[in-house]
Amino acid sequence: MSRKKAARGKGSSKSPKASPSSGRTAKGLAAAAAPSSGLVYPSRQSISNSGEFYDVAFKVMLVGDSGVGKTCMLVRFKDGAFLAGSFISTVGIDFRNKVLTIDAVKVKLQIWDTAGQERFRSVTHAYYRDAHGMIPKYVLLFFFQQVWLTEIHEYAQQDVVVMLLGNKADSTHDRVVKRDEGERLAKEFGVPFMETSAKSGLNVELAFTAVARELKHRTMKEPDEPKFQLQEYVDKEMRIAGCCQS
Ligand SMILES: Nc1nc2c(ncn2[C@@H]2O[C@H](COP(=O)(O)OP(=O)(O)OP(=O)(O)O)[C@@H](O)[C@H]2O)c(=O)[nH]1
Ligand SMILES: [Mg+2]
Repeated sequence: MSRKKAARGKGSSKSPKASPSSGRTAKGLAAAAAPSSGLVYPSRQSISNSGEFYDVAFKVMLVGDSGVGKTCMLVRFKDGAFLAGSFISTVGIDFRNKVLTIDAVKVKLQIWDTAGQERFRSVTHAYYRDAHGMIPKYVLLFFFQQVWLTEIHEYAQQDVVVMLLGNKADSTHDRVVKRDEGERLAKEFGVPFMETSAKSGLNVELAFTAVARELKHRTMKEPDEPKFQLQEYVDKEMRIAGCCQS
């Protein structure tokens, strides 16, 4: 398998022209080309400026209502930090890259952090169809807006990997949505589910790693290899970590 180094600061010909943490406006994004379909192959120039090697790359989108913690989750995953203090709502769309090593394969995730506010909805829809993975999030303090799962079915590719997350699991006193309600909803839509906390870091790494594993498995699996069971994998990992008790 060939490995090439990601070019520094250069935009991919297959990707939208936003730069990481660019904070660009909806107007600018609407003018930018929406992503085309397909994998981000390492043989092409990458938008990553980390200079890391990778074998295969995927686009993953974080979607959900404003304030559920999409940006905080991405920052936690990428930088290991929590954005406490005043809430700065995302404008339009933004992305960060992270390379994970899965079974000795370097998997680059290009993670798109979307704006939850209604006024940006049409901008983010343009990005759905190019995503390999979608992570709809809700917050355990309010009931989930099923509209996100419905939108994914409507706008994303049919074989997109979807994983439902219930965030702010650390806010135990204010919790409104019980774990089994999240599980029931996920079952109804046939997607895996887990609870997370961007604040404490609970299950953040696991959520992204699980999606990356599924995507890598789909791309590189041998013909006789069994299907990767995403929900089984996260349940097992949570049991091992002892972190799935309410
Ligand atoms: N307690 C707790 N607070 C969190 C958690 N994740 C995010 N927050 C807080 O929730 C608020 C919103 O977080 P963001 O990550 O900016 O929300 P968002 O989903 O990106 O919102 P938009 O950009 O408007 O779509 C911030 O004040 C965060 O500090 C979490 O896991 N636990
Ligand atoms: Mg945000």
